Amino acid sequence: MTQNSRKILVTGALPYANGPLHLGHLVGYIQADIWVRFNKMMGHQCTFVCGSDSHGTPIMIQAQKLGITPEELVNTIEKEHQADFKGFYIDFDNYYSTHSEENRELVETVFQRHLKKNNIAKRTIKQAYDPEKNMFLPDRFIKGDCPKCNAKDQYGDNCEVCGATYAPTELKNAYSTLSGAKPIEKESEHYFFKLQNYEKTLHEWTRKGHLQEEVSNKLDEWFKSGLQEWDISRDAPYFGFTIPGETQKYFYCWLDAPVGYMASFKNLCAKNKALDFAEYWDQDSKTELYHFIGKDIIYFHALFWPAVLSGADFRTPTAIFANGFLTVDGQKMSKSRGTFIKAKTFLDHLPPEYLRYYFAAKLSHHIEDLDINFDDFTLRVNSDLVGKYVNIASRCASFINNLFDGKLSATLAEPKLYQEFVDAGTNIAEKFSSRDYSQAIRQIMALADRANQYIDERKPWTIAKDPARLSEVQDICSMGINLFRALSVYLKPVLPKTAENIEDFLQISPLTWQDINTPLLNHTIKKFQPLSQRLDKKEIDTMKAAVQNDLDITTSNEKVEAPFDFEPIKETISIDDFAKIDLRIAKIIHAEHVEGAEKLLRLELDLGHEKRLVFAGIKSAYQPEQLIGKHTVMVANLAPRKMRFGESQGMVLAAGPGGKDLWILTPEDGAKPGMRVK
Ligand code: B3M
Ligand code: ZN
Repeated sequence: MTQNSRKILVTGALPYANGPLHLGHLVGYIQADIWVRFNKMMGHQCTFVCGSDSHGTPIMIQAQKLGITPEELVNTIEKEHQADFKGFYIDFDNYYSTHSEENRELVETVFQRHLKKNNIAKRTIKQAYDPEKNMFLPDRFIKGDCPKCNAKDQYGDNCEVCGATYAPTELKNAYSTLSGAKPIEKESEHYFFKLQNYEKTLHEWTRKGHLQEEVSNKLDEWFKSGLQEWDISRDAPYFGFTIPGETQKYFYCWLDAPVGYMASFKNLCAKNKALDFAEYWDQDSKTELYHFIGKDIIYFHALFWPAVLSGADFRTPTAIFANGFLTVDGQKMSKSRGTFIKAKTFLDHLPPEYLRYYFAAKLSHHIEDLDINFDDFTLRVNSDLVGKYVNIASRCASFINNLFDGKLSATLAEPKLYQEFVDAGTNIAEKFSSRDYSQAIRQIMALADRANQYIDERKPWTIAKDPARLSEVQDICSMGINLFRALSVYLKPVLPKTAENIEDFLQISPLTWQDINTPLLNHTIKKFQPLSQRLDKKEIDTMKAAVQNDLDITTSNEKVEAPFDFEPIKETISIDDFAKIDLRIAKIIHAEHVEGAEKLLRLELDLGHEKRLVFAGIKSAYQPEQLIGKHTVMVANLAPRKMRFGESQGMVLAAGPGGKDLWILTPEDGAKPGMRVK
């Protein structure tokens, strides 16, 4: 460590452990990883932590849907996330989970400290409740018709058609996306964090350089409308930490999520004795703390989080760095347009560093959205990385390898030119430091142009023809290799894997920022291996085709959509109970619509020795004529039930999530009406 080395803790937003990472997520992680790598190269003690955001209703529901425990779901998804991060060379010093003992302890500490300060209120509120699933419904689990434009199937908080925002209670024909039931209102006691107690502190804090300017401006709007108490509890069933003293109430996942940053770091401290938790998190900490996040979670990080921390006597963040959203070919990422690109799909087809480079070439310290246009992407990596940067090495290395046994000259041919490259480093470092990567890249590529120009002017391939001038060739190419090495230092935060290959090729120890000050002289290098390949449009097309096949994606934003999706397995029955159910093969001899019934078809069934009339709720999946002549399975001893349209004498079995996706059970050939189903 150098004398003025700083102690820096960096966090990446904790991804929800219920769905795959996509390119949109990667913007923030790649941005943070570049920053961390840069700071490490500068000799700072920089620690980068992340982990799974493991709690909350969507994770619980998703696990139920899959018939596994939330812990199992989190573990599986976490492994996928970690593989994706590794694939893109996003190198966390620790990856942990909000569902951890460290986090439980820390959240409880935070909560107790706020209780003591009278920052927690308790009151009863009314909320939407699913009477079939027996649970309170988060807004996103309620759908209905938009109160403004009547668009069907809109979420409980905003309309994707007209953009209106509203309360879920305003939706017309509202239904729970979990059961299809109409939500009712139910009372429950909740815990609230009195954010307004921190109004003054926060207002000052948000203007002290901790936030990007556009964020501070946005926050001003929120201050104007007044800070509201924040509901930090959720009722059972929930996947999270129970609130101390309660059995049926949990901390809202957004309370324990950012605390997860601390937990991940604490977990790392236990493994790495050089790190001290208190040194980084005590109120008077001299260390720096930075959170890289997406712009959609600014509210949680720039308002709640500093208030939660300072009230609990912990330090507040040095800065919060928010990034914008990613569009693909100018469009919002969407499954139906085939622009929803999973991290894994990209990795399967394209070099990860190309994405890192492309993002770097476009990122600034602002929150602007970023577009990935694949023509531009191809052009950019081919022209910059292959055509300019790597080209320098491939032009020079073959001469050094073939004519001089890999040996570089003992002196620099053009010390002044080399010094220009060294001097540019100050500015490039500043740009990396301020997260203006696009400007850093522009300057680095200008240097690459300069290096190529030098080689063009000196024409080693011509001089090499004259045996008397061979040492000149060695000098020119050694100069070229040194310029290439300087560029490799500057690009290392962005292209860590390429840097590793270059370190191997040059036979040097891992490059640090200081290394540019000492050129590589009188040194033997290995045989040159191609470092980057030209990208072919075909590879992009193959990836895009693969994206079309990725239709089974659930992301944190898409939750569970189909009504009647999952019902928990009910209490067990004995084999005797089961034996009471008389399942029979029935032949559908007639089927017709029922006037006035939305979901029902009237089926006439042949049970061999008798006929039955059954009303079956399968109209969304079948036209009557599709059913006539089919065999199916029915519960033959179900007591007849009076329905609005007549008596139903049994029940037909069907399976599927509902809607169009519902299938009557159709026994294989050999089924005869009246046979028992075993
Ligand atoms: N899991 C939202 C997201 O994945 C949330 C971030 C938590 S950061 C403490 O973007
Ligand atoms: Zn609308």
